[in-house]
Amino acid sequence: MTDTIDAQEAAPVFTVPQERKIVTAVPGPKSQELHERRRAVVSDGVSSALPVYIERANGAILVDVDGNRFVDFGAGIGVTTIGHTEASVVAAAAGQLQDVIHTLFTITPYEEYVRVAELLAERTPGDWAKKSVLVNSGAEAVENGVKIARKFTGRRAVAVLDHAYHGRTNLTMAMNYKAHPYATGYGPFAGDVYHAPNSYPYRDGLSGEDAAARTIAYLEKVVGATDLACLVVEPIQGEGGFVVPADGFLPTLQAWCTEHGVVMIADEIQSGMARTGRWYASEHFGWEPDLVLSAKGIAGGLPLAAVTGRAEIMDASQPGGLGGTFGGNPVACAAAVAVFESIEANGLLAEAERIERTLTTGLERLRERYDVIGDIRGKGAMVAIELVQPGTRDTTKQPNPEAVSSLIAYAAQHGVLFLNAGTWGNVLRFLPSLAVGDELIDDALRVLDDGFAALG
Ligand code: PLZ
Repeated sequence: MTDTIDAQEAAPVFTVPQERKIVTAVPGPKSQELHERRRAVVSDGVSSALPVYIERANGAILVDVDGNRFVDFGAGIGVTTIGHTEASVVAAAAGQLQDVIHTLFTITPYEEYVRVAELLAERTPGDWAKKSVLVNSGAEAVENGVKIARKFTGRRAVAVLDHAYHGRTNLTMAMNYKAHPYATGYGPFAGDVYHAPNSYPYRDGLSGEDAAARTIAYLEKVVGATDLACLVVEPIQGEGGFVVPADGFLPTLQAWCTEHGVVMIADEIQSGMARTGRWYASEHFGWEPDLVLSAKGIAGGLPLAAVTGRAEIMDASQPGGLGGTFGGNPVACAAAVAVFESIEANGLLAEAERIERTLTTGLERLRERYDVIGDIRGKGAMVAIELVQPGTRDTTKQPNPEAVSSLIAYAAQHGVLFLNAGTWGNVLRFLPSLAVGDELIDDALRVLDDGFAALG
C-alpha cells in the first residue's frame, strides 16, 4: 500500500489520469475490429452495453484499446467499489498468486477463507454469533441462502419482492421479477417461488408499515407462513431501479418473519460492502437480517460471494452439503481481506456519503430544469434518477426508457459510462467506485446536462 498512498496527503495516487478523453469515434476502430472477432465466437446471448474493449482500468477510469478514457459510473455493476485495480487489492492478489492459488477449502483449508469469514461476521449487521460459506457468484450465494433456509426450517416456499433481481441460474431466474431478457425461453423454472409486493414510495406512496402490511397479507394468503422457508429482499433494489423502501418496511417484515419462523435474507449483493455509506445497506433501515448475501464489491473485482448469518441457521446444513470447487478461492479471499482493510483504512464509508451529496445536489439542479426527471433516490454511491414522460411527473409518471437510452448513448459518445436499470428500463443509475472525485462527478453531470438539452 505504501507505494500508492502519498504519505503526506494520504490521497490515492492513480496510475491512469482521472480524466475523460475521447480521441476516436466511440467505439473506435480497434474496438470495432475486436467486436467483429467476438461476433464470430461469443454467444449472441451475451450482450455488452457499450462495446468498447477495455485495455486498462484504474480508479474511476476505463481506458479502451483505442486510447479513449471513460469515467466509469458502473464499476462493472457495482464490483470495483474501492476503485479499479486498487493497489492494495493488486498487491494482496499478486502475493497470494505466488503462495497458493488453489487447494479447495473442502479438501485442505487455508487461513484466507477463515479471515474473510471473520471479517464478514464482524461487518454484517446483527450482534450475534455468525458463520459463513464462500461461493463464486451472487446467484450462487442466493441459491445457497435458499438451500440453507430450507434445511433450517424444513419448509419449501421461497418469497421475493416485485421488481427484484437475484441472478441467472435456474432458481434465481424464477426469483427475478422481470422475465425478459432473463428468463424468456429458459423454462421450466424452479417451483414454490412467490412474488409479493414491494415498497416503492415514488409509485405507491405508502408508508413502510402500510407497504409491509400489504406484503404480509399477500404472504399469509397466497403462501401461508407455516410453509414459508425464507423471504429474500434487496434492502435497496439494484436492477429493479435502486428502489429505496419506505422507512419501517424492512424491520416490520423482519419482525413478522421472526414471529413465524421464516428466515429473512438480505440480498446485499449490489448494495453491500460500503457501497451506500454503510458496510451493509440494511443498516440504513435498522434491519438486522437473519442471513446476508455478499458478492460484487467484496473482492475488488475478483469473483467471490458469501452467505453469512446466524450460526444456528448456517449450521443446520450437514457436512458436505455446502461448497463447490472454486468457492472461496485463496486469491479472491486475499483480495477480499485487502478490500475490508482498505475501506477501513481509507475512510471509504465517508467517501460514499460525499459522493451521495455531490451527486444528489447536482441532480436536484437538473430536476429543476428537466421535467422528465421524476425521482432522485439512493444512498451513498448507489443513486439513481427515474425518468418519466414529459408532463407526467406529477400525474401518471409514465416511464421514459427512451430518454434513458438517449442519455446513456450521448454520455458514452462523450466519455462517460452510465448504466440503466428499472423494470421499464426507465432508470439511470450512478454506481461509481468510491475513488471517483467530486470534479469527475461534476464533469459527468455537465455531460448529462448536455445530454438532457439534446433530448429537445
Ligand atoms: N442479486 C441484487 O444485483 C447481480 C446483473 C448483471 P451474479 N446484478 C447484476 C447481469 O446482467 O447479469 C445481482 C444483484 C443482486 C444477485 C445478483 C446476481 O449476482 O454475481 O451476477 O450472479
